[in-house]
Amino acid sequence: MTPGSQWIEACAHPNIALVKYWGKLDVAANIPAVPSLSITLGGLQTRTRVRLSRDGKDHFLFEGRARPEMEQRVIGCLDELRRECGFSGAVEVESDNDFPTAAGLASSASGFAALVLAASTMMGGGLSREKMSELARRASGSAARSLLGGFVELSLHPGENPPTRTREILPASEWPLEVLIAITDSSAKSVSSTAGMELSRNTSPYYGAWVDSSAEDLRGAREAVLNRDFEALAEISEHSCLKMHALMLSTRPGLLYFKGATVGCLHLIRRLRAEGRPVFFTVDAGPQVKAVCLPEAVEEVREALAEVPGVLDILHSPLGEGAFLIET
Ligand code: 2P0
Repeated sequence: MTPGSQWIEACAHPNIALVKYWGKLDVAANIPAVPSLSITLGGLQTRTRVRLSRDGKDHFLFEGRARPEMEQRVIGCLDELRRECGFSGAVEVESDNDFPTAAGLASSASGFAALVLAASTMMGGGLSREKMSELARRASGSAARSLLGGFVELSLHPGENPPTRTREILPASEWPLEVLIAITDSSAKSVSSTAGMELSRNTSPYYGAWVDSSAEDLRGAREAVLNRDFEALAEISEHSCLKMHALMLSTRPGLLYFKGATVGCLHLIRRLRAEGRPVFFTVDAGPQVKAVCLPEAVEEVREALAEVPGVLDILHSPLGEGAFLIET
């Protein structure tokens, strides 16, 4: 391949966890302390292009601009890929999202999933999807899940190689849930997930209970998904979400990601479900609220969310597939 000759492009979707990841067993190797279960959001995407560098150095542009604050992590991921693929060239990377970055919409998940697929393809590594997922996990825990589609489980296998495994437990087409995302603030979050997790591990008196109760949540959520039991999935997902935020709030200093409108949406969604609408909430390390619905509830939930004071915009996404290459 001639340097600079040909772009290889991949697309990956963000995912949102229903059983949440928060906390690391091993910071250096980026191994999560808890398992997680997510859904991949087909309506939002990161597109990442790579090609051999023309000047022998790695370059990274995000949405057309150099981002020094992201560059080290990207180059770290490229270094891992070079080692794995036996490749020694430098790489140019250009990445774009079609949704707000760093506001609790899991942009590092789709970003690193797309990067790993595009760059490993360019490097000719012939890596399995499992291996790609493992490499993405080392860059960002949630990214391992965006290599796959539908309902995805990340399980822990401490002491084994690899120490985590990711698998699609149900394809999107088998249970086509839909997600509404109420945007309550589109600015970047104040404490990054990586920093917040370490703070929680080191300071929250609830951290041990969070880790100890995670396997049970995963088991319950997996069973609910396999049985397409919406009520059971709603109960476990809201529990995992609120438990994670209790952990965050009990961190020192407390991690408070909710805005007033976030709380307004949670009350609304609880009321709608109590009245029989198939909808539940989840919230990540940011102020946006994700309302997970059966398709028949989407319009009514959207209209109700739009009435909550402080809701700025509402995104809508079906479930989607894992990362894929784009013909260029
Ligand atoms: C999740 N989050 O399970 C949870 C819920 C945020 C809240 O995974 O440090 O950006 O890169 O491994 O993947 C965000 O964590 O963290 C995340 P790193 P990542 O979706």
